[in-house]
Amino acid sequence: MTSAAVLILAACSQSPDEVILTGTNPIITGQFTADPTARVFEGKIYMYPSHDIPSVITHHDGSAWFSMPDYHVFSSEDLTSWTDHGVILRQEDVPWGKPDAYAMWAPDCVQKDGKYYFYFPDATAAGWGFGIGVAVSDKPAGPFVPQEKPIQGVAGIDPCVLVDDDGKAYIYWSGMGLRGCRLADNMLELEGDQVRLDEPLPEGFKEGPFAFKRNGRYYLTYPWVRKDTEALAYAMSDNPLGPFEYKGIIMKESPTGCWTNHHSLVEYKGEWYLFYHHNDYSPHFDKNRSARIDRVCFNYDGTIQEVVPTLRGVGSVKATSIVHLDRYSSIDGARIEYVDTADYFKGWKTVFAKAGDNVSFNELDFGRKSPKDITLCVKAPEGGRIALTAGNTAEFNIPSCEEWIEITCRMPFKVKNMHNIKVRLVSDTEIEIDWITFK
Ligand code: FUB
Repeated sequence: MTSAAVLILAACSQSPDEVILTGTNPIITGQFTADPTARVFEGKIYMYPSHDIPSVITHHDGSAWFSMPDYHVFSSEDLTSWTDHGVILRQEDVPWGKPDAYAMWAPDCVQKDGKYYFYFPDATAAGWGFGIGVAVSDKPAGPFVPQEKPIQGVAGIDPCVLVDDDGKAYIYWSGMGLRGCRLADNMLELEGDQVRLDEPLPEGFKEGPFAFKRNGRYYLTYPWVRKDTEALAYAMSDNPLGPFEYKGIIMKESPTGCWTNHHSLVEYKGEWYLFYHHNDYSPHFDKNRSARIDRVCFNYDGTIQEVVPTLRGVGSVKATSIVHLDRYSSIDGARIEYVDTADYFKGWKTVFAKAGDNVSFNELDFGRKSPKDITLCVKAPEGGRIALTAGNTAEFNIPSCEEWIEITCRMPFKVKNMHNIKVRLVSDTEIEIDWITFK
């Protein structure tokens, strides 16, 4: 197929943009989003994740395996409302790729001289393992046109590209170790020798390098298997191609069993964020993952403070939206469970079982007008009583209900602007809350 034909195909096949509103973790609902690379283009955050689907591929040991047929791109101005711009590249569209390999693993996208270069791994049709391809666009959300061939001289996965302040670009990938190389000015070819970057680092590098520059120092961050699963670690250097010196851990291994973690760091509106993934919507199969965001802080010497994963995430949440208390900032006694274990995308509920159980949800934005009502989506077989604190505290009766119902109560006090709220069970009867909202 010619490049022009691919361009038309890609343009026609983009579905209308869909807006997803969360502000909490995971950030995208209704589909899996793994390996999130975040970039700032045109004043917005663009997230280029890979796209897990329920497994259609088996590994050589017969187990269900990563199945990744295409890429979507998402953008946001506030890290709460995400626009899904649809599919930007499919496995069938890659001229050199195996069209049914479901091997479109972790990508990256950078901008240079007004063009957007999307770097992605794929299994080669020629059968020599993974190659890394480039698809080019005039816009961050595509349409992207893949090159006829993968980057020559690269065998591996998980490309990351750093465009330095002087315009020179470097590519990093995982293939027989962690490798780096200068990219030619056309962004499509290697220039110069490949360098092994993992050799001075503690053993256990596997995949997923992400490089960036801050205050003149180069950071090489990577998933690190120091024990059984992936933590996120980092090293620093004064040069883009090292040598890099190991500095520490950015995020510990997941305690709940997602083997992989894959990440990127980005500065947006003066704050730094870590994008990473976890199998939130797929508790029994860790190859269906979802993107998350948490804040990152640097020390004065440029070292990175460890990030503790949160469910609250980083987005500003409006009190008038559907507020999921199960994405809490802190919890005491209450339990979080899936609403429907037959459909994990329905999300979670908070279960308050005994008097005193409570959850807090930080930075809920009530805006300038105090709400008149609170609506709760609840299930409470014996009924009960809860207390809401948002500046003031008030108690509400919950009627007995075996199934989910929405109840609306008058707000007995005024509340405006940003508040940390707390919901506490007053009665000793079990109450489940799916969500609350204020009107
Ligand atoms: O998503 C497939 C692979 O899993 C990625 O390429 C790795 O970094 C790991 O997240």
